[in-house]
Amino acid sequence: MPFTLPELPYAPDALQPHMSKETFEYHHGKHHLAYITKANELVAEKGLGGASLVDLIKNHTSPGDKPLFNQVAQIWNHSFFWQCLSPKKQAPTGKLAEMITRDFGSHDALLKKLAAESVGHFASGWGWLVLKDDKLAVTSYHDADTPVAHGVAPLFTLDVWEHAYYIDYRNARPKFAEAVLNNLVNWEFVAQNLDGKGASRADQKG
Ligand code: MN3
Repeated sequence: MPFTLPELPYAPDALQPHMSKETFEYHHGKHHLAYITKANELVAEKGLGGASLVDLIKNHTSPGDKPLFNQVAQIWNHSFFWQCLSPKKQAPTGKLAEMITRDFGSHDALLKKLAAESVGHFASGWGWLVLKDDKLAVTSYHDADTPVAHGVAPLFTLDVWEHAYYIDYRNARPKFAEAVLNNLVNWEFVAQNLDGKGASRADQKG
């Protein structure tokens, strides 16, 4: 079965005013869908049907595999990103809250670091909170690149491609990052991913 566009885990107007329905119509309905259409074409051409996104990402990291890597990594990144957001304002609790204090000093310090990394990321890419050697770490990856390709456990991501914020914030990436990080983070999902199985939560079989 070809890859399909995963449904949003909330209504497309549920994250307003921080992320508009129109943004979802383009970002989910057109950009995410375009990666799926293109990936399905490449998978069919290469006879790779039946493989999962995560398998394709891990097995197509060499320079010659870039066209397929970019499409499947972007399908996975976006499928993960939607789950990182919630209409319900949340704060980290329990073990996650303890780890945030241990590794960053405070929740606020983590948000500042995530914002700085995401806003400072040059050109297109993704800001990330990951789990590495049992410690939380903030990083970013360029274009379609993803922690899944590097054996790093994903916890949270922020899409900082221009298409993620241009409708609602025009060129103001800092305002977009601040609005998402302060209002929309699904900390319950982030905490779930401490089990190291975050990659599987945005995976699907082609
Ligand atoms: Mn995007």
